[in-house]
Amino acid sequence: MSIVISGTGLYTPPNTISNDELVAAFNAYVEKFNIENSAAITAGDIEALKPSSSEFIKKASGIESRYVMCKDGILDTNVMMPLIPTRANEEVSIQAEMAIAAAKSAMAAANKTKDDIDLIIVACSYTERAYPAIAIEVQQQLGASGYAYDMLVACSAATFGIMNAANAVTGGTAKTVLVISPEITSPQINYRDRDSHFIFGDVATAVVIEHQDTATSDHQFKILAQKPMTTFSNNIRSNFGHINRCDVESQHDADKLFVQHGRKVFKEVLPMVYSLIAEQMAKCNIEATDLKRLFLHQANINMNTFVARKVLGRDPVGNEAPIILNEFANTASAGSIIAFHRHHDDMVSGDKAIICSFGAGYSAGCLVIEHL
Ligand code: CO8
Repeated sequence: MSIVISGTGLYTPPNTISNDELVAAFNAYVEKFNIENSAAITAGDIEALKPSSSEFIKKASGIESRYVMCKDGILDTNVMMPLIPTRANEEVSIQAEMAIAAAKSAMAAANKTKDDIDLIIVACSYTERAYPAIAIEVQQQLGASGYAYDMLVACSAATFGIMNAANAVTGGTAKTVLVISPEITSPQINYRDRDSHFIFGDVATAVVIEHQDTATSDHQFKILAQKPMTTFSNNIRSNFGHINRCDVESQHDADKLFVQHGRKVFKEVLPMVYSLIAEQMAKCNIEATDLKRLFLHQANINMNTFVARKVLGRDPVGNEAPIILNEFANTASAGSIIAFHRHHDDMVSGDKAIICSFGAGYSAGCLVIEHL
């Protein structure tokens, strides 16, 4: 039984923030902090904060800009977070709104209507509430039947979601599945932290998964192999959760936001990723020369170049391993799907590609796909 990805969709938030804008706000915060704490700094009780720089960000990560749902507050040194108004229960929630826009774009690409969709998986790094599931709200807003659920696997949520969708079609519990990744990362960024203030952006992606027999779209990608993997690490962590309010002393501490040891992540995750890809290629009897494209997770351009070199045995050329993080920054699980969405139109029958995510958990998900 052949399972295909028959459509992809993208929702791009309305606001952008350039590295220069972000760095100017961060450096104004640093200057203010150092002036306000000058006595303690001089006495050696605390360390002066160091400024950030656009050159560092571009060189170390490849990021030049990012999209955010709400820009208000992020660049204000007294606020440094997006000021997102709470919506009434009767209104569509912000995350469902992003998800619906991406879902409609994917459904149009796959020639599907709400009546075709019988499973919706919202797969992302955070949901804005525990229940009711964002996916069930999306189901209601689209007017779809069947069932829906949310799943969180940080950076590998989208690839793991696609695997769940494929398994649901194979197992007969669904016929046509929407896997949506509304990644609203901006509320979890510590805009006061030099090491990570630049890393993430907001976005939503969606894909349609179905059986080959029901697919009618121009671009159908058969899933030749799929492999999820996880291994525990504290090197990317957020302690945000529903138990935070039970400890009033620590509930707003910085560990409730995104924290990482970026160098360790870099070193530890890369070997996992290229051996996972090599294993899946071997399973499908695919050589590097058979690959048209590598749709890799978009956390860091140097990581992507490293993985692409390992897989291809040479530097990638043209858009063999497309990069979108210059424009979008790290969009958690949506990154490899944006790259796929933006760079599959020129692919033709027989072209093979890899979609691979990697990140917090650690988690990694690899799909080998072939254009039908
Ligand atoms: N400006 C200027 N200089 C800086 C800055 C800055 N902003 N930050 C650090 N520096 C300095 C450091 O102080 C250091 O100076 P020195 O050598 O004097 O000590 C120097 O620059 C080099 O610092 P690093 O070694 O830290 O820099 P790297 O070259 O390693 O680059 C990166 C840092 C970009 C963070 C890099 O390590 C990286 O990308 N690592 C991999 C990260 C990764 O893949 N993480 C996955 C996270 S995504 C994920 O899992 C999803 C989680 C769920 C979503 C969360 C949403 C919020």
